[in-house]
Amino acid sequence: MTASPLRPRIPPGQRETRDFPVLDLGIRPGVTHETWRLALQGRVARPLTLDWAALMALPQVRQRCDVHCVTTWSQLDMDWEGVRARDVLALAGPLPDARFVTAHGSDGYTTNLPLAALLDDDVLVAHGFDGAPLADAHGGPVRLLVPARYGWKSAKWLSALEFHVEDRPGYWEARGYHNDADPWKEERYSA
Ligand SMILES: Nc1nc2c(c(=O)[nH]1)N[C@H]1C(S)=C(S)[C@@H](COP(=O)(O)O)O[C@H]1N2
Ligand SMILES: [Mo]
Repeated sequence: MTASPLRPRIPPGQRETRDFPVLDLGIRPGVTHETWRLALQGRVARPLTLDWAALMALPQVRQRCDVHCVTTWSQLDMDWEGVRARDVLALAGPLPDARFVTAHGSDGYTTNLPLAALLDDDVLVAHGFDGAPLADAHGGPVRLLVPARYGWKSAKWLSALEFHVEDRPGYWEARGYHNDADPWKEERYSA
């Protein structure tokens, strides 16, 4: 779901913040533009690895969007820069049976999404925030950004997108977080 004039900007149970809190497992992998790589692997026609230059060669987009964290903060009108995830995926050519994706971070973090969720216009492989390179604390140089889901679906220090036939719970999904994570439905924890 996306915002509409008929609905408030802040989803149920959320409060507005303006200071972009940092949340992660506490492991800082120290990725740089030189060392960053993104592997596209699993059920794809052309497994491949992108580096920074390959990411920069793709169409760049800027977008303003809201981010909602399950710990109840929401930040509005965040300015991001990156490449549409669907443009990145297209390079590898997901096979017809690839219906699910695991996003991996260099800290060992994982999170799962349906492939269809990554095709939305607002899903970015993001490398800029507020007109500057994305900071290490927020998953820079490159993270996933999935604004329509709670923040834990947006893997920081993005290192691989792995395509599967079946859905595989990620780090938090295996620890009781909801599989789908829609903030407008308050899909925080699994029943
Ligand atoms: N690689 C990685 N990505 C991650 C996490 C993590 O621990 N490691 N934490 C997730 C969680 S729980 C949240 S709320 C958001 C927080 O992003 P931020 O620190 O930029 O606010 O990152 C998500 N992506
Ligand atoms: Mo989180």
